[in-house]
Amino acid sequence: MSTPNTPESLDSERERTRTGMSKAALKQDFLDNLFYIQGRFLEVATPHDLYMAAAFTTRDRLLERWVKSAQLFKSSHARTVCYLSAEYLLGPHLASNLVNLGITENAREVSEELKLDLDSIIEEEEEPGLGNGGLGRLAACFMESLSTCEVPAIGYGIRYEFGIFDQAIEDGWQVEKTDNWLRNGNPWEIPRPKICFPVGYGGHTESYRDERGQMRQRWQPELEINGVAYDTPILGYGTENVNLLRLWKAEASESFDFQAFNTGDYYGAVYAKIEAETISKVLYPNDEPEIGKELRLKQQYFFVSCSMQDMIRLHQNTVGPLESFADKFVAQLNDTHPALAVVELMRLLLDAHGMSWDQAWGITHRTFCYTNHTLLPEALETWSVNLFERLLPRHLEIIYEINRRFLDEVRVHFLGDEARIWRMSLIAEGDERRVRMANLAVVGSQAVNGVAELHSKLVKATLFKDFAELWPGRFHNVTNGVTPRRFMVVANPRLAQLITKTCGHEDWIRDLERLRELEAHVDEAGLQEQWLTVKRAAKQDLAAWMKQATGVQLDPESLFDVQAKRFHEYKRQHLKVLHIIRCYQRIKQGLSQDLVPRAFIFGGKAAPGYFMAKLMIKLINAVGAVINNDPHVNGWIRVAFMPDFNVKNGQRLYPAADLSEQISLAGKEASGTGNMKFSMNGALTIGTLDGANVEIREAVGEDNFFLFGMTAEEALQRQMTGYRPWEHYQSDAKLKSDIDLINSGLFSHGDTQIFRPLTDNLVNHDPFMVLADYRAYLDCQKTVSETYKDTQRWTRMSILNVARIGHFSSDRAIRDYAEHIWKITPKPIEPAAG
Ligand code: CRA
Repeated sequence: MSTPNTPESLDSERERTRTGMSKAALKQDFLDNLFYIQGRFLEVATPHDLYMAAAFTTRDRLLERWVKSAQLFKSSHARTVCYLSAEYLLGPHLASNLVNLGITENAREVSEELKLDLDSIIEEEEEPGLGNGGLGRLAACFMESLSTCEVPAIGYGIRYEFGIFDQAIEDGWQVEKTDNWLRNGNPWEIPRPKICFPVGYGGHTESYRDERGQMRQRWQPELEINGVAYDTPILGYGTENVNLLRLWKAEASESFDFQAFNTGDYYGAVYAKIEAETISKVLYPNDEPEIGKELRLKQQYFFVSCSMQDMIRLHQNTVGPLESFADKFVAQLNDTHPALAVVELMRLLLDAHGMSWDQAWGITHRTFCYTNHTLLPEALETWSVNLFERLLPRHLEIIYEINRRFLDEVRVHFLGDEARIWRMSLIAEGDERRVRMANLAVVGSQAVNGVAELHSKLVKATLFKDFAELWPGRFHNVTNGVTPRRFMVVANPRLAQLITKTCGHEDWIRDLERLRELEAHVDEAGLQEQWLTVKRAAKQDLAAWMKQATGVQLDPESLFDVQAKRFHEYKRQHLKVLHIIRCYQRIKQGLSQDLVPRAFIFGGKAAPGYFMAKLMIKLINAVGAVINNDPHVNGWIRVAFMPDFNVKNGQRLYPAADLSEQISLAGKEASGTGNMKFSMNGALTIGTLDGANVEIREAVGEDNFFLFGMTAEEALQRQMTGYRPWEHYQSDAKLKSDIDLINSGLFSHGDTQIFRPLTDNLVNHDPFMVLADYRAYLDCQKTVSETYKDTQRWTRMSILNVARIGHFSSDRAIRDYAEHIWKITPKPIEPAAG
């Protein structure tokens, strides 16, 4: 029966074209988007035009679900998680959205029909790198899992115009290139010019009498800028739920412009605009705080102020009275970067909504939860009181008042313990008084958590010991997780297919514990063989990419030994280098019998101002240049440095790794998440008892994990009793000869000085105890090599790693938060009828 050609039927036809999942609908919408948005037809379309059309076609399908989610959440007054994070390291959207919509295969077939290659269209996407590393990527995994777990959520953050720099390697050194990710437009975001909030800076506070005759304080900022919302839909896997990622862009407010124009100050007006827009211009490329950087504090305040104003607006538009604000919202502070939100919510409730202190504090304190991500003292944020006073005078007053009331509570609880009051105060006294953001976050939150069991234990025992004694029930652990959609299905489709085939279903993708069903097949020769084939294919892909990107030829038959993460001394990339040099020396001495051929692969960025981390990168490349050009050793070892390690490049790396290096000094890595990504892709881990390694080892079984090194406790003990690295250097001839080889100039064209800062530091200070763990590490690497020689055994271990890694899905982490921290229940969106 043919459909009558009425306006209604045309409308529904169009709707199907824009939302349908059939190949016909996808194809039509793709061609329409190419024509109507890009103004192109197929024959002349550039790869970028094709990518944009594919992205819009995918986005069309997200929007319908998004609107439905928003409607349901609004009408049902659903409790909502607001995730506050200064970073979201999202990675490319297209492939992940196709998987979550379940249309990858259809998209591939449509591409083929149009004589296009889906993989190259996907390659075109420039990823939004709005984060530095683990913390930002965690936020992105959590957003995806919040949708998958059907928890209503809004992610709030900053729409940086320049994300994390692109890394190039020139003459072995890291060179930073600006990341102009918005250059060609961003098809995933929707600007909301009407969702716009004023944000003040500077000025002064004043007292006044309100209409009831009560004395109140208010802030008269000197400068006001606007924050404009840019929304990105975040789809879950196999669900209709779409959550919202709302990032704020800073713009000059019109009133400011007018003022300057009216006084004839054209330059001043334009300058003001530039100055305002600077606030969301660039991500600070450091995973530690930038001490005293005024712009950074401005950024933090900018995004939390917009977010708090937005939450209040949403609440008033739906539920109504602010008394129930903390029932409607729970706000998660992703580290201390958004901790000012506590103070901003207080200010809004007190000054803009006329609440009493007790009422405002009751709401604020019930709204917030705080996740701590590091114990490193240099990463704990503090801001000078002077800077605060100048930039946020009203907030400083509120902090003082929070502190006054809090310290009264401490005094009553710990009678006469002045030292404790000193330590717990929100203000650090000293030559320069400073606001302690971590203490503010703990005091302002109803729940505090660390990101792995060991880390959470150390948080309670060291960093927040005083607080844990005061409020023991406030402290929790939620071990991190990563999304298996991106890091298995998107990154490693061959493995995903093999798992699906072996288990006989795809349910493991949303219930990762079901990977356990692989265990029943672990001894089947057929599975083992296919497992190896999948791994080999991934290694071949990576080898081809590496060859093209760096010129280094890797042998896919060799063991791919990978360390990929930010460069930091505590992560001990230099320990890995010492191992490489040891292998090199052994082969040169004709002692290669206990080795296996290995490709040593590194990836990672260093903070631009972190001299030692940059020197480690140079050292790796220098050692690599000598080894890769020495025909003597070429059948045995190669060294490759993957430039620009980011989400996209990570996805190339994880599937190809045989061995995952997780070798930080125990007690220093809060969790790590790369460790989980490698393991999910069948790499075996060599690691210390640090961060989530501890739990990964428990999960996969100690026989399937290469453990070495001191425990956190032992490391601390040795530090306290006086650690003398030079004794290791003097007494271990091999270690000495490895370090001496660096100093000999062999890797630096005879320059004996260039690596001295690094080697001298190791021998004389060694703050991360590389030398203390050197021997244990080498011994353990020997076991790795022996194990690798037994292919069947290795493959078995690899399968077991994947089978038992289910716990480290970010879905599990989100369910933990939902149940224990947020007290929130899922809100599924019903699929459309028909
Ligand atoms: N640098 C930790 O160091 C952890 C992530 C996410 C870090 C990692 O061990 O996996 O957070 N800490 O929880 C951090 O950013 C400010 O502290 C990280 O990414």
